[in-house]
Amino acid sequence: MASTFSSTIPIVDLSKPDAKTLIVNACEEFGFFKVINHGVPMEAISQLETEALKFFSLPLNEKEKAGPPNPFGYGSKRIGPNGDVGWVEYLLLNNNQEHDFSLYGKNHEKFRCLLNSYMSSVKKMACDILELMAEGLKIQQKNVFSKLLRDKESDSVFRVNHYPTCPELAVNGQNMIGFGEHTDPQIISLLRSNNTSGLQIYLRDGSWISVPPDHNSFFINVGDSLQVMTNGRFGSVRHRVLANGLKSRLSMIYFGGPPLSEKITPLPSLMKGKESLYKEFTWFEYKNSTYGSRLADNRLGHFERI
Ligand code: GA4
Repeated sequence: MASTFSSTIPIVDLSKPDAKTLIVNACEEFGFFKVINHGVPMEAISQLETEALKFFSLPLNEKEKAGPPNPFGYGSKRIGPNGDVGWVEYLLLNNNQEHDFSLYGKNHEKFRCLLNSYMSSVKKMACDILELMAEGLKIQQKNVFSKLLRDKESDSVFRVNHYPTCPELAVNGQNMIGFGEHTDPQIISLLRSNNTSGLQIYLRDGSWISVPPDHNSFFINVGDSLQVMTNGRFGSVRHRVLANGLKSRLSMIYFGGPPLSEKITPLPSLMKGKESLYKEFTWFEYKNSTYGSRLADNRLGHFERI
């Protein structure tokens, strides 16, 4: 059983001078935090949410014209290529190639426009957070992480998840998996959802806690690549989403990833004479191995030095 300890989840006010210290502490302890005063206008967010809900309310055969999601497009229930399933439908989008938006055909011009501007605001926030993180870690080169997302070859992904209500749950009150437990392979993920609960994170003490939803804030996850770049000082956070019997959930996540050719390796200034905990690999190699894994697998395990 998971408990709700809203007070446990660190909250970082991006407009305050202590943001960089709080970010580092949160990444060390949880690999997860909530961000307020993020600067993304609520108006843009709610307009996008309305368009996304319009898309998901289309008949299945219409939505399937934008699928299957290999790698980008509409998907329903199946997650990834290896047999994972969830109570979810989604759109997976490439963050860098606008032509991918042709997925939705001509009728979704407004959705496409709103997505484009939302993605650039969220990417900017991700870069700001990564720069604060570098400062908090006392790394001289402030853009050491953010430059990977700003690179025109950055392999970032955007995902819109819709978790329909699961009527059976309202009756029998059980848990049902919306999106199974996993860590995100990229550097950093920025999630924003409507006011429906469901997201849970796994704590180092072995318990799951429910993250109280907050549609005005963003939730930030440390990804596997950032774990490696900090030589394990930050840990990627295991998380999952439970389906809801009464309310549907809509979440939008930006996954900030490096260029495919980038070597993912600990930053020298964070090594302090220690050995790397990981074998050397490129993002291309890690991503390939990721797509050969099941959602819940410990993907970094293969790359650890024994
Ligand atoms: C988890 C994080 C992102 O949603 C994602 C997911 C990807 C997918 O849905 O296609 C994966 C999953 C995610 C990790 C393991 C593999 C690949 C599903 C799956 C079973 C887009 C990503 O980059 O990795």
